[in-house]
Amino acid sequence: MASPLKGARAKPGEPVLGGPASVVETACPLDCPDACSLAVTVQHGKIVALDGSRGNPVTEGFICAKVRRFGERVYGPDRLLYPAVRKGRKGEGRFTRASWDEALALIVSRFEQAKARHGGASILPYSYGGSNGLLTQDNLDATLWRRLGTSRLARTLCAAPTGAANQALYGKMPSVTYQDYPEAKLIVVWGFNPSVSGIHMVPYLREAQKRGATLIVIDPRTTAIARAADIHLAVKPGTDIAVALAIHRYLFAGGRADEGFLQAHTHGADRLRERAEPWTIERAAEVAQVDAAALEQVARLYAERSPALIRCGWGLERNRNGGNAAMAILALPAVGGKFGVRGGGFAMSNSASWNLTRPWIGADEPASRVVNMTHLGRALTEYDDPPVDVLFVYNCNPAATVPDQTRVLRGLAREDLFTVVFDQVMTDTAQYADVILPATTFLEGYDFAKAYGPISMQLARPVVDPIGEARPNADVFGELCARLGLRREGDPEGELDLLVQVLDGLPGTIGGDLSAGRRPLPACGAAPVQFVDVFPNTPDRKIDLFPAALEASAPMGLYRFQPDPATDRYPLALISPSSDRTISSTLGELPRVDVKLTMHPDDARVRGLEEGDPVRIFNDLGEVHCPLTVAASIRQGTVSLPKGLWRRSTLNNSTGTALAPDTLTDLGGGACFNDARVQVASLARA
Ligand SMILES: Nc1nc2c(c(=O)[nH]1)N[C@H]1C(S)=C(S)[C@@H](COP(=O)(O)OP(=O)(O)OC[C@H]3O[C@@H](n4cnc5c(=O)[nH]c(N)nc54)[C@H](O)[C@@H]3O)O[C@H]1N2
Ligand SMILES: Nc1nc2c(c(=O)[nH]1)N[C@H]1C(S)=C(S)[C@@H](COP(=O)(O)OP(=O)(O)OC[C@H]3O[C@@H](n4cnc5c(=O)[nH]c(N)nc54)[C@H](O)[C@@H]3O)O[C@H]1N2
Ligand SMILES: [Mo]
Repeated sequence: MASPLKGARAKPGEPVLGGPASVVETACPLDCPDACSLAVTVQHGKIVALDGSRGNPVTEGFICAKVRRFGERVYGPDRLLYPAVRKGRKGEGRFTRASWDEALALIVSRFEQAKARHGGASILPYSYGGSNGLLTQDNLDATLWRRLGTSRLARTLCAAPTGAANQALYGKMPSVTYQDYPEAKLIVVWGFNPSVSGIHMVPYLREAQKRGATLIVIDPRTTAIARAADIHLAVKPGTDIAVALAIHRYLFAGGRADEGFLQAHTHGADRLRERAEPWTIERAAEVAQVDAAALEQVARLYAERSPALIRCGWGLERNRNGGNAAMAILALPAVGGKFGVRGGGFAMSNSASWNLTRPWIGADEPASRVVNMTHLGRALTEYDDPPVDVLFVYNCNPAATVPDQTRVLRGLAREDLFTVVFDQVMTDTAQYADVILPATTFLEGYDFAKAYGPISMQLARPVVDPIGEARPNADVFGELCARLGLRREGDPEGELDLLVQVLDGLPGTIGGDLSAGRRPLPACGAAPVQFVDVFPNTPDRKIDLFPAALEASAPMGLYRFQPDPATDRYPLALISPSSDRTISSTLGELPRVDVKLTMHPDDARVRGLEEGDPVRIFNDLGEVHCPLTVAASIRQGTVSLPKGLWRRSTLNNSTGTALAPDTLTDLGGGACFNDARVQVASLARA
């Protein structure tokens, strides 16, 4: 079907096809820190334009180019319109239309069979970031899986190492929000790419610079924000721990540590100081391959300036040292004495600001097996106690987004595996399904859009009717509960009922405010000052700089550096950051132009490669074929492919995740996408 949005240049409220148009206010719940308020123009029951609204003052009426095109997904040729069951071989992508009743009956019978044969743990529910709202995950789905006693999923694809560090140090204390950035005199944007991953931060950074703030960016690539920075440290991927420990050492050894603050508000500073001791500026600069004088200047500026803010991103966590890097970075404001002033401290995910307890789940977690989602390939091909007999995928596209793609696909291709994929579009994962269920998008149902950069919560409401036979998650999981005899008195009946229960179950007056159309805030407020308005959510409200549990669980202990996994055969570090085309793999079905491997001119020259050459990127795990672009915006020794590619985006149906090992980060059991080490060669000469 041709997209009604293509070529449409309408501003919201401006009819494009003739006839009356109405504008519906809603909000974007996709996995992005910003959570924009939206104005969607609807005409003849169809979305004709999508733009920002002023409902959310932080997102200021402008939105990203991706969500502006979301209508192309809603009405696009990849949209799933009705349930279907497999008719070809596994992965062939041939399906026959089924009714909801047939599809759900089949799923229920396979759940019951698996449970009788190998127990509930042989069923693996698999979900992640596709839908970040309160109504689309962790409600009736959780109720169903808990009561059924399925395997539990450790959600580790993203934010597991930074989350573990933040939890251990600060109990996930809320952090500095965009509004307060202009108060800072020094801002370090560390492993974060706001021009793509959270665009509404950029004007606040500009305002801070206008008011005289110094901007430091730490990133292997010269991103747009790195170009605007006063100092850019183009570190080698995976070496942030060394850089951060060198700054700690500079503070401690130079008498610049805030001993009074450390005494009053922290534990374990001496142990941290010990571990930082070997990291002279020179040694860290050598390991990170940056200029020692520039690193020293960063340490000096951090010691001298206040308010000083560190924005810790996710780019630095996706490697073997990611957890300890996040620990060392997040510990800096404690040692430097940077808390207690507006604009000072750290900024990271604010997703824990609302103190949600999710009473609406209505079931306790069973003590069943935990499967780390990063190990999906292994789970499907190796686990036997019990094996995974049934896989139920929703809010996630693991064939495209999980490490070791080759093994994941081999697992999904198992003829004896029963796979359900519940999604909006025919994803790479859905191609491998036994049963496909069509899901609504956030423009066809309710949800709660919870920002995690700024602190805000908004209600997303239906803009158009569900497309085809698509149904919201709550309806489907509620019906599965009922069909399996797992419904309990008082359970919500479908989406609207769940909406009411969630509004009732939100802490304080948040639910009431939302239903009255007000903008609620959590107890910590919209822009809390750390150590004035908010304190660590640790038992004694102190910062634990050397948590014993993490020291015991990290492979080499806390604040230790694990060397680069490069070999002579695979010398290049492949990173796969966010692009401005997709949110993870969401919207990856739309045609795109940026699917190229970016390589530094020196690395291209020694390989005899030139701009536009088709190349093979390979290691022992897999191989990806795509065109090359040569640019000095990436550091030498590092290459980059966008994250979120669909298999069809490359020349050989294989994406960056095929080259990523399924090894786990030092803390938090997270995915090490950026530990992929590869070689690159011309495809023509292969
Ligand atoms: N447009 C868009 N926005 C998104 C997303 C998206 O896919 N597209 N995804 C959303 C999600 S799920 C997330 S988690 C966030 C991610 O948001 P970000 O924190 O921006 O995460 P990345 O894009 O992975 O990496 C950020 C930067 O880190 C750099 N980097 C890579 N390795 C290292 C390293 O070892 N050290 C340092 N210092 N830097 C490194 C990369 O070059 C990149 O510029 O964005 C969210 N917003
Ligand atoms: N190579 C590489 N890969 C990466 C990363 C990387 O750095 N490098 N980073 C990773 C990161 S940061 C993340 S967060 C993960 C994300 O990986 P995923 O969790 O797989 O997220 P998406 O790719 O966005 O896929 C989400 C799917 O959920 C579907 N969906 C959305 N809303 C709903 C709903 O309401 N109901 C149902 N049933 N389905 C819905 C969407 O259509 C989409 O297909 O990817 C990771 N993948
Ligand atoms: Mo993510």
